[in-house]
Amino acid sequence: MNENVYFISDVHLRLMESASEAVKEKRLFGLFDEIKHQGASLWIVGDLFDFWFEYKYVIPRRYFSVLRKLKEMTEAGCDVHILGGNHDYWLGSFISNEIGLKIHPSPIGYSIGGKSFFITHADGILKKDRWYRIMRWIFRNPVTIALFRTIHPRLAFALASKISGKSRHSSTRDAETEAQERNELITYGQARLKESYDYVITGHFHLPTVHSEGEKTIVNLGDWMKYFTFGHFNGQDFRLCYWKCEEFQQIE
Ligand SMILES: [Mn+2]
Repeated sequence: MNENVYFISDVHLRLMESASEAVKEKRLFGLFDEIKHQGASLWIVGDLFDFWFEYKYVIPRRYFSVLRKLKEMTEAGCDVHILGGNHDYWLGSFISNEIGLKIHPSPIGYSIGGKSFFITHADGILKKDRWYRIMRWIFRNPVTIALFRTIHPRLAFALASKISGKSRHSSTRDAETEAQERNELITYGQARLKESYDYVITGHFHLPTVHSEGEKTIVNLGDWMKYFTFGHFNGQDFRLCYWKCEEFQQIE
């Protein structure tokens, strides 16, 4: 098994083009090229897309270049895993059959190099997320999905952009809220560590975090909107790094 593994989350590739999206893509593709070059594995821990929905005959054209890049990676033999986040839960057979990604709709336990990883997008874990958990159940219900599919893509994507804009993680959180969310995240991680996992890898919070307890570690991967962070496990150690130009730099 490949023990050279990279983790990213919350890239939030938007449906509309912009200068900042072009910079984000350039950086992301730099990391993807490096992973391909190393023949490493990649875990995308949710919210790669700001919104993804695929139909029998239609996919969102804006994502062509990232899909092509991912296809290059899988064709080169890289193992690429993807978890659905709260923005792109509806990953389907186009992503698995045409692009070759391994889709995980739910949190998953996975063993890498003799260490056990619990990998989750981690949406809906906060106390204040009660309303969100109800909405999530509705949005992921097969009946809702079947109904949504009957809407013309032009209208469906306009609707989704609106909802997605509203649910976007606020970048205006104050330091106190951030600290509280980080604490809740660590409490959640500690419960998973007790289930005998060595690493808990999370996304969603956009709060780069490495919290070690003895040999065990709780991680939040940060994001690709503000931090451009990624996790790297080399078979023995885990590091959270940020992608700056072509260099790897450690932030913890
Ligand atoms: Mn999320």
